[in-house]
Amino acid sequence: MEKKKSIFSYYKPYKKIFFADMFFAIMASIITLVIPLVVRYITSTVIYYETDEAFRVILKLGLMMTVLILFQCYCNYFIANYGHVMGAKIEYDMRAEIFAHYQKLPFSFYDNQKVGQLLSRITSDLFDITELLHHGPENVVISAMKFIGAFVILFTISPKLTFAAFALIPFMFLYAWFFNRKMKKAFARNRVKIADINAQIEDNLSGIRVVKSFANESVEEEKFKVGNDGFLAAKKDSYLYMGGYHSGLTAFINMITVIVLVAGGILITKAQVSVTDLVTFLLYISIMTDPVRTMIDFAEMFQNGYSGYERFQEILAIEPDIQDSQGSEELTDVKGTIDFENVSFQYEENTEKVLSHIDLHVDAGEYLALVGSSGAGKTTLCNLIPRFYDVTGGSIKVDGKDVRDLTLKSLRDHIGIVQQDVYLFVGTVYDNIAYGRPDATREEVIEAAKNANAHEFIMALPDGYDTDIGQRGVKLSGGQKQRLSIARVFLKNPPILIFDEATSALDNESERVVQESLEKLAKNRTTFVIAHRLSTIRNAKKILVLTENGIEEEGTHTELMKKNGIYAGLYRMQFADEEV
Ligand code: DUT
Ligand code: MG
Repeated sequence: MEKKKSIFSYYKPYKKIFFADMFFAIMASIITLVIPLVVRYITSTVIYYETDEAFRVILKLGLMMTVLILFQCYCNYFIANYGHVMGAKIEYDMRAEIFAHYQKLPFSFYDNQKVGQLLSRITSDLFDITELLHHGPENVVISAMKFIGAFVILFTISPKLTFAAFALIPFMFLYAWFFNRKMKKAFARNRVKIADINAQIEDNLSGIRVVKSFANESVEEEKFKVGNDGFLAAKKDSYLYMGGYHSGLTAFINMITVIVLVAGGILITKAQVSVTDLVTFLLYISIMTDPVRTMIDFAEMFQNGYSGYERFQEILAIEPDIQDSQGSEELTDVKGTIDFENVSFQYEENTEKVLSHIDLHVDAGEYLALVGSSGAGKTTLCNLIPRFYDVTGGSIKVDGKDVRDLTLKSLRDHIGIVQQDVYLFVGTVYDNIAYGRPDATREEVIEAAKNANAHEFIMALPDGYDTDIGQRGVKLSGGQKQRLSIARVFLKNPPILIFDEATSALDNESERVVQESLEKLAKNRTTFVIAHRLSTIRNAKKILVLTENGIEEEGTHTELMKKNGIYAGLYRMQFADEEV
């Protein structure tokens, strides 16, 4: 387990700005408390001076208050500007930290996660956290200063009237607490609903081509309506409590004013307080009720921020189970022999083993084909070589070295993978090929494209290599995308290759072109080919037939046909299909 980082540790780099923020928050609340006292001084004392004298003093006090207010203005400006910037910087640090962590987490983590949820960790959770980190301490300090300050000042003026003024505060607090909790829960439901809606929209938009091909737009709208209705109901609920919360609090404040006026009036008739005292009390009402609202808000902010922080920590606490082991060495001068020694594998504990007791030796430069029924574990077997998953039993060796004793980077740097679905990043054709080796020169990129039979079609694009292919490369055909992904691997130039159904999604015509570039790429490299169309692997030096029981047959096409076993059966079945 990684040790949990305290939430306070994120303030560390910004200690100075944090304390400055606190200082200005204290200053601003002191000024808020002082202004009514000046007013009181004028109404109780200064107005009884001689006219000229009073005039001078009032002007002086006016000037002093102006200065105070200007200073308070700066305080508020500092809090709003630099305080927020500090929050944003902390958010920046946390975002960088979680993004870097996402990069390290293995396939097994992503198998069980939704991208949308991982995204919201980075966006909304982090926002909640930094709101708390930035506003939390400042709110507590300001509220405490104002509340206690107002109480002490008013108490020295008139204890009786102070009790009258504060009598409703506990009830106001309870009321606010109750409604706020209800409101908070309703808002939490809102969030769940909106997250559902977002997930649904994302799912729909990613699959929009399927939707259209089944002409299922109205089905999708119906499905969407359920989520959208749920969201509306949740929102109505939250506004119910929000309405009660805000209107109730305002009523409380007004009631406090009434009580102060009534109690003050009675005390004036008994000559226990003066009119000036009453005015002073009225001026403090908003100052002493503000903290109630702020503290209730703070409670909510704290809940959101803290649970966001816990989710954030939860992710960071997940140790990538596939990482460089201690003393792992660099894989260099790779020949490309691969050995599976008694390899077993299961995706999760307590599930069936996908592979068990696989033994396999592949010579450097060998061209090896894997065939077998769907779900037999061909992809799984290949994913174990670059350690996308770790074996659960036995070991896999590259050039005689256990892959777990090699650094991940050097291992993966020497393995090239071409899959059925190609992911192209946002950017140009050039960027996407250069992804295979970011430091390659333009000549090398073009050379790779030529090798992959991609140069011609690239040159026919509007801006050639600098054509922006848009997200997911929608403007390219499947075969073209596949050739870009092959060019990527040509550029990477790895000694070990894995083709996982690289041509399965293509029609015969583009399959031939892609197949040609794949074969060119495979020359002198250890190559694993998984293919559904057996005709494409007829020339393989060795064909393995993988079934639920492990490797059942092994040999060349001719040998396996002669054996008249599973392979021969599969082959005849396909051949019959293709004949039709
Ligand atoms: N499996 C999982 N989790 C995964 C991937 C696969 O449990 O993340 C299971 C499904 C299947 C078995 O492992 O029963 C083997 O899957 P694999 O994808 O390796 O099968 P394949 O031989 O590549 O099948 P196909 O020809 O359909 O690609
Ligand atoms: Mg597969």
